Amino acid sequence: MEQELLYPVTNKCRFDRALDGLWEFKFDRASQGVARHWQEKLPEPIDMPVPASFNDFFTDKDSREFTGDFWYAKQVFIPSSLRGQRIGLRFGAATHRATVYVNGQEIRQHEGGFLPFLVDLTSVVKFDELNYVAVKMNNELHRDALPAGDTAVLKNGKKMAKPFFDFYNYSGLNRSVHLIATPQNHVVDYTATSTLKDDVATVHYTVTTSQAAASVSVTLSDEQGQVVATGNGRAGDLVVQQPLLWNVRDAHLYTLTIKLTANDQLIDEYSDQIGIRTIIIAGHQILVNNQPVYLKGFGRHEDSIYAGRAFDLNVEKRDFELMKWMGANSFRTSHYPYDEEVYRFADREGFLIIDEVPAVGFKMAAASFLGGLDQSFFDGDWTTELYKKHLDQITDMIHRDKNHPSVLAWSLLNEPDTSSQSAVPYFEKLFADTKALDPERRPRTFTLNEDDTFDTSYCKQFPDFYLLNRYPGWYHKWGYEISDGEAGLREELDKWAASDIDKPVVFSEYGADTEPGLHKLPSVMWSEEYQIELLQMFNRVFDDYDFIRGEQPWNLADFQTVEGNMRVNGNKKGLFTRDRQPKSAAFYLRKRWLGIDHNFKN
Ligand code: BDP
Repeated sequence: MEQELLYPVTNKCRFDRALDGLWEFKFDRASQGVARHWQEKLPEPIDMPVPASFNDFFTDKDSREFTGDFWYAKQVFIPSSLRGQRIGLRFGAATHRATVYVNGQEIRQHEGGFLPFLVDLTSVVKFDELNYVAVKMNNELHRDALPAGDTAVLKNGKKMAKPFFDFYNYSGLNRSVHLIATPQNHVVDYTATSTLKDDVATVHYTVTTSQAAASVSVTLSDEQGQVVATGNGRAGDLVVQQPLLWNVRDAHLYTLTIKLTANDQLIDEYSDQIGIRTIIIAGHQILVNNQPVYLKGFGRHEDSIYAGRAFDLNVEKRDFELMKWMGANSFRTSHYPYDEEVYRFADREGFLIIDEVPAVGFKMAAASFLGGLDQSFFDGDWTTELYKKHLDQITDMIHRDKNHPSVLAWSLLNEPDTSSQSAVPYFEKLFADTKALDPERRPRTFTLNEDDTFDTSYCKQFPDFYLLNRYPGWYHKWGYEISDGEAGLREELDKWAASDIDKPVVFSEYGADTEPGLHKLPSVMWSEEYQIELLQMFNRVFDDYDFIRGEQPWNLADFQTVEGNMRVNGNKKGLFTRDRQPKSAAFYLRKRWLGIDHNFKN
């Protein structure tokens, strides 16, 4: 669990500099780097951009597919003006494991490729000099790690990642590394949650600090910079008369400024933007500010050409423009927490996020689809170790993202195997242990795979609302049989409707692989026409069931996958191509979504 995950800022008390650019890079094929003192100097390194996944830069397959240990290093100048401060390196994401050395000394290790961690260098820094930062990384997949998979050793001795999921195992320093400095006595974290009554909002805040000896004061300002409420102490209530609420696709933000003082001296300051809004699940409705919302949006991936899973502000900007053009109001961070900039975009644009942890591949059918075993995933002896990492990453995700008004819900897993009784103890513990992590107690959920239906899932009691991933028309009952697919879907939904379960259902995945430019009348699978017909089929069904409260087709854009006989250079279920141009279905769906009044479907 990470203690400090505040987004880095520069102000009069704090320093922040992204170390983007070229780093040194080297594969450690024999895992001999440490024994050969690579932490002190990488021998004959090559250049590697950061942030980026290393894979797609290479022109040879051994490098692109490399699985094992590899190193990044950079000389970092640390000015003496930072002396006396707590100096840190904040890694946005290191996929999947990292050991960080500074000036030859090991400082810390971290596991989990999609969340930030802080490395405290204060004791080893050389001021006004170049400091050698070396990171030994590892991108192997294992059943007791997230995301789940195996690492095979081929007969030629080379390792190969065998994911229990389809997205490509893009690896490296996928997000920026920041050099940060904070006062020794500093703001460690804060929380802000809101309640609304009539025309008055109360923002309940808490602040934690690294040392007890300091006074805390907070101010809340509106978008014009006017202070609307102030508070004193490490916890309190800020009362806002006639607040401008954060609403779906109509975002209004307030700035919360926290000041730490001792003997009337300012010792630290931290500002962040928050939104005032409430989220409630009431029966089968999702309510934001007590108004029902119908989710229109996408499952997504952080994926683009050249840099793989790197966070790229340009791609993100384009994705938001595409989502707005479509009339969308939400997305799921399938299948891992995204870069923090994504949430900041969503806060400003009024998008709702279902925030997902990388608990994907918890299903042996996914492994057997790729040549693995056929057994229930939760029968495996790896689940004890896996659980610890799973809980750790949920804890960090909620810790990192809790103050974003855009975060609607937490998705604790994608498509786990819940059709066997052996899943139940794992889920009982997971839902109990994560209950109090979010100060706002937002809904928790997970996606139910095709095999985990109303009839077969043993874990229907756990989610606050349901996310269904369903693929009739593609993985079964495809092509001319799609009418049977529709009938099957309706049969299952009739069972949900007839049950005493009264919770919202959101379709979080459905779709058809579609080759852009392939036209066929009448349609065949893979044609642009078939993708439209499949979406039309699902939409017909959605409109007949009142408890369906959202649709997020798979996927916003085509993305890279493992190679295999199910994929033609990637997953092509995007409404947009990988270079973010529309397929015909995007125009169809846009029309439907723009016709759904604001946020709710009548
Ligand atoms: C679902 C997975 C998703 C895949 C999708 C597909 O959740 O990650 O990309 O299937 O096969 O099962 O397109």
